[in-house]
Amino acid sequence: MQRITITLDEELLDLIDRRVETQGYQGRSEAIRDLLRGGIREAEALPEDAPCVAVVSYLYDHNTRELPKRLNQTLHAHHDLTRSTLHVHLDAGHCLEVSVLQGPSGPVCELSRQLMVERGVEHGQVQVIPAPVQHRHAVDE
Ligand code: NI
Repeated sequence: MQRITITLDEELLDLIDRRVETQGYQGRSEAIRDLLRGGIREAEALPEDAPCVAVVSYLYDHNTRELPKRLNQTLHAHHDLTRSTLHVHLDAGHCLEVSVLQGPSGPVCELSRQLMVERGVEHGQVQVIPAPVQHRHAVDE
C-alpha cells in the first residue's frame, strides 16, 4: 500500500468520521478506500462501447461566474448524448439539474464527469444503467 495526502473540507471529514463510527470501520482510511472502490466500480462497470443511459444530478450556485452557460454549452456540444435536462430553481441562488444521457458508456461517462467537475458544481452524482434490451412490438415487424 502507498500513503498519499489528500485535502478535505471539515464538513466532508465529519461525514467520514460519522461513517467510521456508525458502520464499524477500523479508521478513516478504510472508510475512504471503501467509498473510492464503490465510486470506481460504478464508473468502470461497463465496457466503453456498451450502450447505456445515465442519470446525472448536480447542484450549483447559479451566481458562479459563467457556470450555467458553461454547463449548457457542454450539453449542447454533446447533444447526441443528451436526452433531457430537468432544471429546478431550488432557492434564490441554487439550481439543481438532472440530465439524462444515452449512448455508449465511454462517451456518456466522460460527459457526466465533465458536468460534475465544473468548478462550482457540488453534489455531482451519476447512475449508469445498462441500456435495456430492445423491446419489440408487433408493429415493428
Ligand atoms: Ni435555476
